[in-house]
Amino acid sequence: MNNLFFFFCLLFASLFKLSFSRGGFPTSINVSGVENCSFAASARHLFADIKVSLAEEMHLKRLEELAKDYMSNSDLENAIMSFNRRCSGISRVYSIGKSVLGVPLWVMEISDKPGKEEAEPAFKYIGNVHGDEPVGRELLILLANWLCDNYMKDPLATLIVDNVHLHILPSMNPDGFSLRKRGNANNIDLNRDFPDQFFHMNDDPGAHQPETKAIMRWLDEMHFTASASLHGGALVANYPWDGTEDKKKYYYGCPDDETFRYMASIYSRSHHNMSLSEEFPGGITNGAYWYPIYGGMQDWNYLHAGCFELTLEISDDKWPNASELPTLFEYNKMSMLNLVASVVKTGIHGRIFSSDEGRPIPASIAIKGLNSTIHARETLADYHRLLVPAGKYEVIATMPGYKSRSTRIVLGEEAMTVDFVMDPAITPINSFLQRGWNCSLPGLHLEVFFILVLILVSVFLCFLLKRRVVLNYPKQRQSKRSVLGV
Ligand SMILES: *[C@@H]1O[C@H](CO)[C@@H](O)[C@H](O)[C@H]1NC(C)=O
Ligand SMILES: *[C@@H]1O[C@H](CO)[C@@H](O)[C@H](O)[C@H]1NC(C)=O
Ligand SMILES: *[C@@H]1O[C@H](CO)[C@@H](O)[C@H](O)[C@H]1NC(C)=O
Ligand SMILES: *[C@@H]1O[C@H](CO)[C@@H](O)[C@H](O)[C@H]1NC(C)=O
Ligand SMILES: CC(=O)N[C@H]1CO[C@H](CO)[C@@H](O)[C@@H]1O
Ligand SMILES: [Zn+2]
Repeated sequence: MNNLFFFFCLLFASLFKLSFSRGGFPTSINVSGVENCSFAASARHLFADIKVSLAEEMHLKRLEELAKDYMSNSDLENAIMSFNRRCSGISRVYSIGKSVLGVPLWVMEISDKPGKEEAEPAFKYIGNVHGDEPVGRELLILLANWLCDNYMKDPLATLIVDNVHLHILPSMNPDGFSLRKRGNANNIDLNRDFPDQFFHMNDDPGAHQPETKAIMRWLDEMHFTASASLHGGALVANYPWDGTEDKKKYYYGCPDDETFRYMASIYSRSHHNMSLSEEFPGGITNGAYWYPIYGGMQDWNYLHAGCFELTLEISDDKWPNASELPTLFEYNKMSMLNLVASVVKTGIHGRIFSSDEGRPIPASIAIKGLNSTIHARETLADYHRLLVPAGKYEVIATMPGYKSRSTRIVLGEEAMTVDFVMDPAITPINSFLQRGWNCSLPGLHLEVFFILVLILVSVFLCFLLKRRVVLNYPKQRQSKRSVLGV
């Protein structure tokens, strides 16, 4: 009798664990944590090992049965490739690396000009971060195909394909999927493997898992404006910060808290019933308020790349019967589309040019009062700054070697274009010259003056030479758009 009860404790504990996906449970409930079923504690030594493996075995057996109707890793690869063949005009497929067991991490890029750099925002969706949360990878394949089928037919599909570069990584953790477990093949939870702003356990760049490294490289190569990763085990849109400095659980908003709440609400309000959640008001939650985690992908995206990332828990059941996947797609479809579209329908967008040569310059963009900075793309100098609609903002562009520029705007419900033209700052050489002639010259000895002139002449020659090189670059197209940078 006791043993039977103990067994149910185990089952309960493991189910409890299952229902949390972004992290483990906040306190330390784990399978050995069933000692809190205290009456069973004495039996523990005798039976625990047997019971644990029995419960796990049953659980795995059930998963195997459920997984039969999900795509295997090779099914997923086939789905990605056949999507690309079917929709070759608006897509390309590339790999960002390989999992521990050597499975390629395939990405589908969807855009009217896939693979080309354009002054447009890029968005990424990542599914299956946790191996045992497979709904996201299925929905992302459905999403890609829906976009393909509805391009030029549905206004939202057309808006996304024409104005966004959407990158979809259906599975970040194919090994975990095939092993039916949360971590990767090395048993590492990938959503704890990123560098953390408060704790330094993941600071060694060589020590990250291959899947994590691939994402980190990807973020340095691409210029993502926003993103989301898809999880299972709850129904809520989670936003930064995920962790607190003292490891305690409380609401800990990042500088762009309002914008994140706005984005998370776009997801939850477009969803079948996420916003009706009783546990999470409005269907959204601050990560640290729910339960703090460290080394997560979400905060790192925002901190490292200025990419506004959400963590989306899209179904309470991590392994729903596969026959429910089309319904789950319908529940999430408008949310997924509206979240991507938000990177063009809201916020401020523009390009930054230098006043002397009209070159694009990759300046930084900040909003007065918000302690966060995003960077324009290196090559085209376009930037895309998400902001809550209907507000007044002061936008500041800064770039070393240029005078910073700021402009006040009134943002309505729609997105706004704000281009900047920046003047070169007075260079050190100029100011040196000025100072030289104006004040210090009378006091100088002749030979010092002579050396000074020699240095100046050579610096000037160098400068001229560099200028020629710069001028020889093909002239980038000067903005034909309204130039607002005042
Ligand atoms: C499991 O929980 C117990 C306490 O209940 C703790 O001592 C142990 O370290 C935990 N194990 C893991 C792997 O978290
Ligand atoms: C999934 O549901 C179908 C009926 O909709 C049922 O026939 C099938 O056995 C279920 N699969 C599992 C693994 O429970
Ligand atoms: C949302 O709908 C699903 C399916 O109808 C249901 O199982 C779930 O409990 C609902 N959740 C909320 C928060 O209403
Ligand atoms: C702005 O954020 C940085 C970290 O990103 C922090 O070091 C700094 O203290 C913050 N400044 C203000 C004024 O809050
Ligand atoms: C791991 C866990 O939840 N431990 C709890 C067990 O129950 C006692 C009280 O009965 C708590 O104090 C522990 O935190
Ligand atoms: Zn998860």
